[in-house]
Amino acid sequence: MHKSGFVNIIGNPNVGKSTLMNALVGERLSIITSKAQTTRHRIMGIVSGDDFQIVYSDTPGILKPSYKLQESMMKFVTGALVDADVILYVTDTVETGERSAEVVERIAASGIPTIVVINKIDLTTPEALERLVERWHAALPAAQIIPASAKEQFNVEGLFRAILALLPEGPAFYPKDTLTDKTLRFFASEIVREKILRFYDKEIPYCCQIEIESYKEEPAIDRISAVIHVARDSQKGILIGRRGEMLKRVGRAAREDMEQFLGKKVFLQLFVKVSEDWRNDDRRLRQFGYETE
Ligand SMILES: Nc1nc2c(ncn2[C@@H]2O[C@H](COP(=O)(O)OP(=O)(O)OP(=O)(O)O)[C@@H](O)[C@H]2O)c(=O)[nH]1
Ligand SMILES: [Mg+2]
Repeated sequence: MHKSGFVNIIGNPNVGKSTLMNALVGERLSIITSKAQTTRHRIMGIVSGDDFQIVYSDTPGILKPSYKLQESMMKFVTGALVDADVILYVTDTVETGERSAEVVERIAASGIPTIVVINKIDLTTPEALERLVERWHAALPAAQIIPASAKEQFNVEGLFRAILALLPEGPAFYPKDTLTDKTLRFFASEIVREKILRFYDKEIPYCCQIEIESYKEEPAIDRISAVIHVARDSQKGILIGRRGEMLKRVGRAAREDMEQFLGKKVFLQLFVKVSEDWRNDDRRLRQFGYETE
């Protein structure tokens, strides 16, 4: 018997969805930072064995959109609620329950087999965890509740077995050696964005979009040229920094990560461009790979 299915990872911002998918897939596919709204797309990570194929989807954290980019981010979440064979609803030991009520109701009504992953158990006590498990049992009686720590790799194997047990019978959707649906260009752009999330405060990370202008693969080196779009002129100066120091730092760190990810040398060029209010510009958003209406 061969099993296969879509296992979609959803939950509030910053609970560790991307860390969990990377742990389940065993690769650094999704970028991870301590800031909310790190993930902006639906990113697939595929795990195949002789008799199974699991297609995980990491998604952006659930939020109430206040600009068009966020509306599009939430489309990825809604889509993931519809086409899941198994839902992994990720919560953690820190967040409060109120924000999630609406989505939890939708999950309950969907009838889709669900696992509630209580992540970050390394940050809590057994007593507090027990109370959380009880609360989630009451909120989603049909779901399995699995405590884990994605960061410490605690119970990731147990979670994998629980997922496998819920997977329906079916053929593989992708060739067995496929790891993801995303391109090298996408990962290159995400690596740059991760550095921006790490090195800048406040609104800067949220007004940047990376566009890979050219990507040339040569035998010994990949030559990548990327444009960082910002929403306003004032943000450009902050991004570049005095004498270009800040941008150089981003470029250096991103190049090092890319070289590790690709296993070869990388030449990376970064440019900054003002694309006025791109986060509310349908044409721009489509150009950057977001769906709009
Ligand atoms: N202590 C602890 N921290 C964790 C764990 N899992 C993730 N984190 C941290 O939580 C933060 C957010 O992790 P992400 O994986 O980016 O969270 P996310 O849910 O994908 O966030 P968004 O994409 O912004 O919605 C990072 O600083 C992680 O290192 C865990 O098991 N324990
Ligand atoms: Mg994420």
